[in-house]
Amino acid sequence: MKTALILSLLLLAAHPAPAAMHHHAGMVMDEKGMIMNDNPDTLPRDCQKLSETVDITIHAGQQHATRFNGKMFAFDQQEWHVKPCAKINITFINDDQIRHQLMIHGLPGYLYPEGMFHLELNGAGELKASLIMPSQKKTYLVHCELPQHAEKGMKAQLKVDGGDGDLPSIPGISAAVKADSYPVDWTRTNVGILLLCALAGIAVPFFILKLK
Ligand SMILES: [Cu+2]
Repeated sequence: MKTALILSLLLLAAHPAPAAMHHHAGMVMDEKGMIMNDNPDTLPRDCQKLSETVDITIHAGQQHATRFNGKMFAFDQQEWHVKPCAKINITFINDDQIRHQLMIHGLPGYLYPEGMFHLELNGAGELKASLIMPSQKKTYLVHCELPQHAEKGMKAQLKVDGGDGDLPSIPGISAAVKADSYPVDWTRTNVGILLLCALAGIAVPFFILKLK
């Protein structure tokens, strides 16, 4: 009896009741998604006070990529502007049934471990989190890090104080460093084959009609 009691206590200790949320330093995770390095109140060292508080809603999904040729995933906007020392309240909405992330890179590491602010939704849904930008005039990369999502268009930029230039391959804003190329080799042989195929295509219906 005593052994059974000890055993069940041990089991209870090993399997804590499934908590709705797992809390780590700067990280919130549940079955819906994850928030890393949410910072609603700590000012960066170079900021005396908040300059402004901006609410930004960012949608992620395939439907936002239809206006960009050759792209498959995108955010609904590709660029945001804020003032130095601005607080940004982000509402991240995933319009797809697949996983998407909203990651902002290049932030100061003493405030955002690994210089990163990270929201993630396992499927359709919504997350809210905040961050406070440093005072530096800089362009920050915003993207989804899932394989091929950024390459296929889920890439944007956040500019503080006008930013320090455009990042490459932001859909609708900047060209890729290595653009995809689909060259056609217009040799005499290839033109001949193309004409032959066109003629054959025109001729085939006549043959079919004749056979009837
Ligand atoms: Cu994605």
